[in-house]
Amino acid sequence: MSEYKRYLVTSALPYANGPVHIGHLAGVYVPADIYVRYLRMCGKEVFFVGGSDEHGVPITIKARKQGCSPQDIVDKYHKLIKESFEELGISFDIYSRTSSKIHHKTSSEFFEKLYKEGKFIEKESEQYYDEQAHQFLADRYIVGTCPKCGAEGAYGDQCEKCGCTLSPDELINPHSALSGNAPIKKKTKHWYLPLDQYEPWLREWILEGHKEWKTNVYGQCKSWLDGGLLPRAVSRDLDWGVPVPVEGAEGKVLYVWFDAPIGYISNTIEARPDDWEKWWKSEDTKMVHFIGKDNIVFHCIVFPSMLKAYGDGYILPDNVPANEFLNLEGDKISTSRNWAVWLHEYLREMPGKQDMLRYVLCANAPETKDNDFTWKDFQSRCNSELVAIYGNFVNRAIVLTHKYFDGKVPADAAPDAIDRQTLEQVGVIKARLSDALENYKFREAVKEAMNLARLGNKYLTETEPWKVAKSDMDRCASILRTSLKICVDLAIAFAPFTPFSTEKLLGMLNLPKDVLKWDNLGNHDILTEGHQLEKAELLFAKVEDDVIQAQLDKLAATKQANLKEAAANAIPAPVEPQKSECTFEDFEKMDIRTATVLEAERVPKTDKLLKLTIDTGIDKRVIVSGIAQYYTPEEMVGKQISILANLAPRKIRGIESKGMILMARQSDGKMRFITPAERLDNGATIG
Ligand code: B3M
Ligand code: ZN
Repeated sequence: MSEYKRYLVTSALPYANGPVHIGHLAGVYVPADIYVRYLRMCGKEVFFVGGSDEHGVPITIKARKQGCSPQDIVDKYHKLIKESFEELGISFDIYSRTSSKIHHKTSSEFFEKLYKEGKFIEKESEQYYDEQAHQFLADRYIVGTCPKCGAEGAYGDQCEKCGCTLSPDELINPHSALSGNAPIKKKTKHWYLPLDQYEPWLREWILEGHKEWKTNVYGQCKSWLDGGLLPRAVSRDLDWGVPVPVEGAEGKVLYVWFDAPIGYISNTIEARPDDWEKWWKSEDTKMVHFIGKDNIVFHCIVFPSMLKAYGDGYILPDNVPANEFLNLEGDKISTSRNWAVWLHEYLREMPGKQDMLRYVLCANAPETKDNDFTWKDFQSRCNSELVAIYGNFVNRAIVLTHKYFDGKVPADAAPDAIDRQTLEQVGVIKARLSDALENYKFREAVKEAMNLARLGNKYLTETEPWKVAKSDMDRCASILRTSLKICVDLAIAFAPFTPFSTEKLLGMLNLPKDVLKWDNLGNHDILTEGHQLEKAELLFAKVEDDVIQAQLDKLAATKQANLKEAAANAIPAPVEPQKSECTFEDFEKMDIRTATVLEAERVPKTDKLLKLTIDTGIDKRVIVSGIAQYYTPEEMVGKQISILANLAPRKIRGIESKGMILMARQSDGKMRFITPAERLDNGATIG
């Protein structure tokens, strides 16, 4: 492991405007907790910082909606978040909050020093202002159409639809989130951190110095740097936040993304008033930020520039292992659509299953790309991995020891080569596991831990102690002794991932907590002969179908409610008026049938035309169709379509086209072909 003396591990401070969900957990808190638990087991000095981010516009908006104060909102959610983290076993050394006195003091002083040293640019600019609400409209107080994707309801700082970062001036048709009115522009003064000045240094530090960062993180930094950095405002016209400590700055507070990362420092000071500096200002400290991908720019570019500007020995992060996003049942997690699994609800509805959630979120973490959480996958990983592999092995080893040796660790009476070879494998797995953990590859790590349980099961299957017991008790003793050694290894290897079951397993093995040292993984002298085990209990209870069904039903109800709401709010799309009447005879003239596309290619030198060879049931023929804007040739092959078969043939670009594909034109002008609800015979007539 690296030469650092101590580790300062931070995890993004969640906004205290709502509970945390599985996306937050998989992206940030579960991996961070696994990492720190591992480091502690390695005997490292670690400080794990967490806390609530209690400033920013989303909080004031929520307070306004609910008719209470922002403080009421953050008090409620800070408590909820803190307690649910605790219950999930996220082992922060401190979980504090940015509305604390000490944070106000620390961030205020931080700003003041930079201000006094002339590190900011002071600038007057015209910003949106709501005359009715008498308020400037920062960030989420201003909404409009996204200039990048055209979505309605994009915020002044970000479009949630396409995820792009915005400034209020970029919004099309901006209006106030407070009154709904079109805003006016009004002059206001703000302080800016001139990020452009830090660009050469950032390029050197990240692009040259941190090529080992995850590709998603490095890539995002590179694209920000290549795009050119601009000065960034670090203050806002708001009445909720840390007041700007400058004369004449009434009604202005620090921008939430300026004060929030300083929260890591304030929280350290709160917990360690006497030695906080050794965590923040010593080259012997390795700092690691655990965050989600939407926070990369703030942790890799903005906060480091702030620390660099401040100087005074502040260290920079050694790594920022940001994760991608977790989706839920194929859909983006969304607070506003209530499309999430909320941690506090999970804990209430699935009591005693903390480790299962930790395990599944780690095994399926969105480390390199966005990933999907499904309840079926949750159930299958719990039942076929935790229960059937890990739990089953441990159970067999302990139950058999009770059966044949009264629960006492037997002597290694008749050792065999397979025992030694199996235990040697533990060393191999340990090396891979440690390496994965140190390199932030937690999915791979937990897989290795499970491989250890697989090794145990394979050993039992091959040695069959229940059969051996009939003829050779000495050999049976050695087999169970070896199996129990693997049980101890499992308790240690799984401790960072599933700490509650480790505790339970230690209980069954009747071992004290202090065996949980990484060095003890593969140290096979822990269990001594005659050591009395406790009763065997199931390490994990199976996740039953009805439990999963209840969760699925809950999500289905959410979807239903969302659809209802969308329908109630939908503006009906314009449709074409009905054409003039026709007779049945008119209609009967049309020969409409099903057909299948056999081949498709672009007609050269055109943008719109595809040449399709189709099977009409009657014959194979060619139709030229103007659908190349809507479908690629590859998409068309194999599709079942409907055609007007008896349309008089026509030559299009020199190709004889016999018939026409039936298409539906939507209100936005997009054309889609009409396909039968199920596969039909080619040539089935429609009418
Ligand atoms: N509260 C954003 C977020 O939860 C923000 C993180 C602050 S970390 C200093 O995505
Ligand atoms: Zn957009």
